[in-house]
Amino acid sequence: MTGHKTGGWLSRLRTGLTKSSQHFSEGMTKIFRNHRLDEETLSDLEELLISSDIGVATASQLVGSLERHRFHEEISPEQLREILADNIAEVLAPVAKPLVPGPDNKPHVILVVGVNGSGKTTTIGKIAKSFREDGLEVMMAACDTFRAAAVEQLKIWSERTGCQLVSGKEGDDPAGLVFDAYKKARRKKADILLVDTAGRLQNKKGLMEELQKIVRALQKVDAKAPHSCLLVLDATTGQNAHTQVEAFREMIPVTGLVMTKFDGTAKGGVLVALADQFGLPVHAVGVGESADDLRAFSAAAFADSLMGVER
Ligand SMILES: Nc1nc2c(ncn2[C@@H]2O[C@H](COP(=O)(O)OP(=O)(O)OP(=O)(O)O)[C@@H](O)[C@H]2O)c(=O)[nH]1
Ligand SMILES: [Mg+2]
Repeated sequence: MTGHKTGGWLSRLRTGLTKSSQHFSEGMTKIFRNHRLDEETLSDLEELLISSDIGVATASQLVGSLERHRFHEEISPEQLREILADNIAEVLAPVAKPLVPGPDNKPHVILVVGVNGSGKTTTIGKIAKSFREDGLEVMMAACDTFRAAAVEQLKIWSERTGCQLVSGKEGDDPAGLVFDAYKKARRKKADILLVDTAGRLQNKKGLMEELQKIVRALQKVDAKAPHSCLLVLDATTGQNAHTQVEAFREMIPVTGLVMTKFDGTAKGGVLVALADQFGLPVHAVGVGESADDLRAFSAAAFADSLMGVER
């Protein structure tokens, strides 16, 4: 995925993360009564970072670094936000990896999973648009066979983006459907096959096992498939994202994350905690409901937006 029209998107990311960045800037102004990084200030700062869903381990790491390098320095809240943004960008840099289809996989199969309403189908539409702009042939498989409306929603995205859709009837076996779709995508020499799945709560055993069946069906065609397995997370759910990552990873080989709904969440920090805890690639973040609202993830841009730093 490439990053077209980055300028407009960056300002949307910044605006989207306003609730998160305001939480920091207001909090820091309160903490920095004497503009000095003393023990009390650092401890208040650690609490502020934790309350922003950045996670206990990451918060303590960020504050520890300030303590080592800046203790007792006089510092303005603005400078502090810049330093923190730099440190957060360092945490995020190793996971900021665009979703690139492997040259040997034709098609490159991308399985998209996540809990109900996290943004899977919309993300597929957005990813499809981006790949189409790169000149790739994209097919979609509607493996959410629970609801007829789910197929309809994906159909709209397939028409909007000029992709062929493989779908079945409500109640069809998603594993059988994905197998047929993969065969067809091979015959048609598609570059990408995007597989939409039904939303499932991470604690529903039967539904989670169904995902494993879908993976096995794909592996009957190519043992290395799915070549990417994206877990879509809703940024507004905050800490619950950790449980979701753990539960999905236990069942299937998740290869990367996409986080949606950064427009208007005060819990944007959770992405930093996830990056630090799991080290899974973060391919893209969503900042709205339209096709252009997904972009390749940039560590520095995200960290600056989260801290409300403009430079
Ligand atoms: N604001 C905002 N809304 C989003 C974003 N991504 C998706 N949505 C909206 O979230 C809602 C759910 O998105 P879907 O793509 O249907 O989610 P899903 O994971 O496919 O849902 P199920 O198939 O029901 O599990 C829709 O109203 C989307 O328009 C985003 O980045 N920002
Ligand atoms: Mg869906």
